[in-house]
Amino acid sequence: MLSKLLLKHSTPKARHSERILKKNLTHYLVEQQRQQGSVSAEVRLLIETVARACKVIGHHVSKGALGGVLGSLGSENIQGEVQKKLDVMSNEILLQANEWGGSLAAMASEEMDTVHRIPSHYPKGRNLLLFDPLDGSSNIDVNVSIGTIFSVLNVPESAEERDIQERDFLQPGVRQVAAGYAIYGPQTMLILTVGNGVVGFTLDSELGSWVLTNEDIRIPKQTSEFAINMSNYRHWHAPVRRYIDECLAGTEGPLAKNYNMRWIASMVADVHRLLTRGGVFLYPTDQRESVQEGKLRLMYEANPMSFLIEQAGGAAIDGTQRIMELQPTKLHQRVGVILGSEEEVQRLQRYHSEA
Ligand code: AHM
Ligand code: MG
Repeated sequence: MLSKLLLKHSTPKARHSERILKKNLTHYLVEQQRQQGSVSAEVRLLIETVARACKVIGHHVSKGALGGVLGSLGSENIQGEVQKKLDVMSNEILLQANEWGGSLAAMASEEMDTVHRIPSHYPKGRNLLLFDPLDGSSNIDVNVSIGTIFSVLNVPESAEERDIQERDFLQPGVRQVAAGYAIYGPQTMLILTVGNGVVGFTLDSELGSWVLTNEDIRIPKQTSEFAINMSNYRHWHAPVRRYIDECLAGTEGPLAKNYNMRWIASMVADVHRLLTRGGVFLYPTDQRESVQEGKLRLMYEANPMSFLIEQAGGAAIDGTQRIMELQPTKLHQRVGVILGSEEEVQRLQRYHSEA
């Protein structure tokens, strides 16, 4: 009623009030907490805090050269990758934002060697947070979309009475309580699952509010678009070559349709396109020594993205197995990733088992 009235008398002030009344992240989470019981008060607070930190990261990203945030630091992370200034800043922002709220026992990140326990002067919560603070690092300095990926796990019962260790994080993706990403692109968006479908929020930067704009994100089962770094063609294993060769053969090939290709080199941006219009994304293991086990990290890239993709009706495998069922053996474990529209992922799984 109120929003109808506001629309009728649509002055700028009224439109401003109408925007404030739109369903936002808090509203969505409170509803989930009440109706589904899938979100505890602790997890709600945690997601809101992560989202607030993402606003801050997005703000720094948008400043670019004006904020002096571009370029490298000269340091390397545990995986031997050169750290960009924004990688390290984003990591710090997430750590600081999430330390004091009482929902967490520890955090882990692509940019930290080992786990970060909540300092003892803050209350300890029942959750663990993992994140890739700024995914798509190679795109930071070229002004292409990048993002923050996160995953939430419960503290295992066995660790409730003691300090958190790395092994407490080593839980398969099916145990995730929530997962999502923020994308810093033409719009800043937050895509989230708490295990009850996938929703998207767009940041209204004037109000500072995450407005619910995408209510039930679904991936079409079929697609005619693939995403892979084609420059690695010569390194791929036979099943991946077979699939991509068939895509490239178009209507004259066994798949009997023409395929389009996209590769942004920010997983967040590639997955966002998949969630918007379907497609299949591949960063498979290949014959290079450095990519033998894959390039992307299981715990804070592949698992949260797989949770989102599955919740949107898609599928995610490492080649032969469902990613979310893999038992992690180390925090920074890498994994082959094939995810997206269900029928294409199933086809790739079949090609892998036939091989
Ligand atoms: P990052 O977390 O260090 O940015 O690395 C992960 C990124 C993914 O976002 C993207 O899919 C992939 O690396 C791109 O790799 P490549 O440059 O080999 O195409
Ligand atoms: Mg990454």
